[in-house]
Amino acid sequence: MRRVAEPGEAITFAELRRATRNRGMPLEALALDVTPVGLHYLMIHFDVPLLDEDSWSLRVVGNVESGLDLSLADLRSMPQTSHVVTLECAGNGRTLMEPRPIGQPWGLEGVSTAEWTGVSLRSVLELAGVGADTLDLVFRGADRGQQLGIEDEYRRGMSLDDAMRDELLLAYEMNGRPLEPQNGAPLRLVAPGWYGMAHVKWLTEIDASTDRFDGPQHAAYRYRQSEDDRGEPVCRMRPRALMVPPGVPDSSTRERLVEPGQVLIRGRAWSGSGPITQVEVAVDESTHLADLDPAPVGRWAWHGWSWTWNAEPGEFTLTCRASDATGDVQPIDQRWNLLGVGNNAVQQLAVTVS
Ligand SMILES: Nc1nc2c(c(=O)[nH]1)N[C@H]1C(S)=C(S)[C@@H](COP(=O)(O)O)O[C@H]1N2
Ligand SMILES: [Mo]
Repeated sequence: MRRVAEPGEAITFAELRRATRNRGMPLEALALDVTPVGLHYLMIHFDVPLLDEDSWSLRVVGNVESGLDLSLADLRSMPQTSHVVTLECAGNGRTLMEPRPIGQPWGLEGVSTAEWTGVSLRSVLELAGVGADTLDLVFRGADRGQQLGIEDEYRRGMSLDDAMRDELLLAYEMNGRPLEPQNGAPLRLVAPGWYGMAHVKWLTEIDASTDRFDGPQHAAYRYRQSEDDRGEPVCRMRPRALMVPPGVPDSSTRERLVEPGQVLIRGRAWSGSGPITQVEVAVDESTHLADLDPAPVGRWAWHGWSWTWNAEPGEFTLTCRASDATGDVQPIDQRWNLLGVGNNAVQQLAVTVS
């Protein structure tokens, strides 16, 4: 089931098979406000269900006044809203943890930003008349498989309070076009501020439950120190800044080669809990405040930043570090956990200036 790699143990074939199905966003795409669909990272636990949108519908069931069965046309006839949202996989940064938790072996590429369009989740919940004594809304995807020894569809619960927030969206479009199969066609949940696992793709059902929901997709997302530790649930994205790797790469090692002189270091920063207030860039031990771009393209979108480095020949480590409005600051060192989630330790990038 879940295992931590032995010291020095390489990526396994099982991890490699996951890594070649899922994909990261090349970090040079941090230069863009909105990630093109073809560059958006992907994280798919089971198989992509290829749904026929003409026979598909969304059922709203459980603790409701009137059950709903909505076609895509029904949803499209309701008032439309859009949000630009930065989505990050909770496992982003997993392979940088030491010891390395086995799982989808992300470096730092499990993040992207898209413009999602659809209907507000609240409007659908109100249409169904969801009971006030509902504890969790359970979102069901069409994809099915085994996780942590249990076979089920991909299901996630979210509290009624969290689900009723303004920004929650049932999205049928991404960057102005119908969703593609890999991103959840024909409909997915978008939960701005939350790590990726909450944004249920291939949605078929919303079940209003008077109980708390727990399942393998909750067990897989907890901050646990050991097998005996139940840990806290993973919810909102921790603050993080990432930089566009400067200069050019060596094609086999991906190490960065930079020419001496003025080098523009830029990137993006985000947090699921509050706006970004500060980004620091460090060259080895010397730290500088980056300039934040004017406002980000939306409250839930990453915030651009930049800093100009006067680079002299030598070997250096560049780091960047974000703070958010709640006062949360990225840690310099990892906060290790068994499942390798929420690793927002600062990015470190080795560059050679010559
Ligand atoms: N039904 C379903 N929804 C899902 C998943 C999945 O495997 N099945 N993966 C989740 C995870 S872990 C992440 S990080 C995001 C990734 O969304 P993307 O592939 O569109 O970037 O989708 C989430 N929603
Ligand atoms: Mo994820």
